[in-house]
Amino acid sequence: MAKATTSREFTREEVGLALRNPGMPLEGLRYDITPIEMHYLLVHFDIPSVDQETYEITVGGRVRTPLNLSLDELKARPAVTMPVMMECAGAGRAHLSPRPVSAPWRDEAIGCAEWTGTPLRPILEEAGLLDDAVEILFTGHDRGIDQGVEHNYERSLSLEDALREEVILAYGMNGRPLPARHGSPLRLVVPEWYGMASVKWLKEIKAVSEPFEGVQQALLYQYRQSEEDPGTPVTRKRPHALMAPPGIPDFFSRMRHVPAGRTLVEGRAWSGWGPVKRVEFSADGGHTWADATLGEPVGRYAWVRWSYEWDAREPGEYELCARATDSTGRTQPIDNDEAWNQGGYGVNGVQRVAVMVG
Ligand SMILES: Nc1nc2c(c(=O)[nH]1)N[C@H]1C(S)=C(S)[C@@H](COP(=O)(O)O)O[C@H]1N2
Ligand SMILES: [Mo]
Repeated sequence: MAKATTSREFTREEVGLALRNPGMPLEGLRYDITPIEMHYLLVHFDIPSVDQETYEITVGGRVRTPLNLSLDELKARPAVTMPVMMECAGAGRAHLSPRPVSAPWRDEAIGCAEWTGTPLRPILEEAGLLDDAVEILFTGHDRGIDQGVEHNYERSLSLEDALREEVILAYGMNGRPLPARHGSPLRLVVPEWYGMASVKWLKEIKAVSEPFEGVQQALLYQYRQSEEDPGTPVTRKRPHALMAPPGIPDFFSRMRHVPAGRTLVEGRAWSGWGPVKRVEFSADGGHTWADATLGEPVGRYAWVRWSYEWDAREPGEYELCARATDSTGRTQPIDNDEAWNQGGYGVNGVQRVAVMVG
């Protein structure tokens, strides 16, 4: 498991991971659909180069009829296009103290792209799951070492989760072929879950008769309060609202500067547990809150726009905050450390944006 540090400084390795895995600049919160080049990226190992011409995905294991599907065969199947908001489970990790050492995300491990692909369920039905199949295992072409174990990136879903009709095998992003960094030629997209479930560069889909216990399933992506804690799996995205920082930034400190008077603050909010029902805004660091206005949802699995007309009359320094609550009543902790866990997963404390007025 990653070691935790209380130091403010990031290690060379953390900076290296951050450079390989850029986030979405928060000004991207102004778009319903995130442009491809703004969407965050998370690549654990190396980006594999997979030849589209000879590409085939195998569907095997505990099935009656194993299948081999080429990219053309996949594209000839019924196609769906849907906006899906994706967030890395490590979002918010760098806010924690002590900080688990891994990809040092603050708030920007997000994006909402329009994915095109074919539903997984009919493919599994065609292959015919045998009675003893309990999970579907998705294996990527990328290979590396983590937790001292060499493995391909791979994760499983329970049958119930894998058979959800909105789980798709995607070959398109924002109307373009899937870019190499996002999993070309084919990736899984699992709406509502944190990003780790959406396995990229798919090599194999396999029905298995035992729960999968690989590194990316059983060792990583578990909420654990201590080394001894057996953990509970990281699954759906916790509620989260973010604002596009208003005004203009100072280059180095990122302090925002806005003129006194009315400023429209806008952002997006999401939850993987149910639709966002409420977004609140605070201009005093979370002491007092007011309801923001919610826009029309971009799609069932996308994020929703919110806005608040902030009247900043008095010059001075402010701390702006936003907080989402979903239809299940789940909301965000006021302090990131309330969501502290060993791996730094699902850290959704309210965002804090320092603003200088006048
Ligand atoms: N094969 C493979 N799939 C993967 C990963 C990976 O490293 N290898 N990273 C996962 C994680 S942790 C996230 S958050 C998402 C990121 O998807 P994106 O880079 O398209 O935003 O992909 C997931 N799928
Ligand atoms: Mo992730």
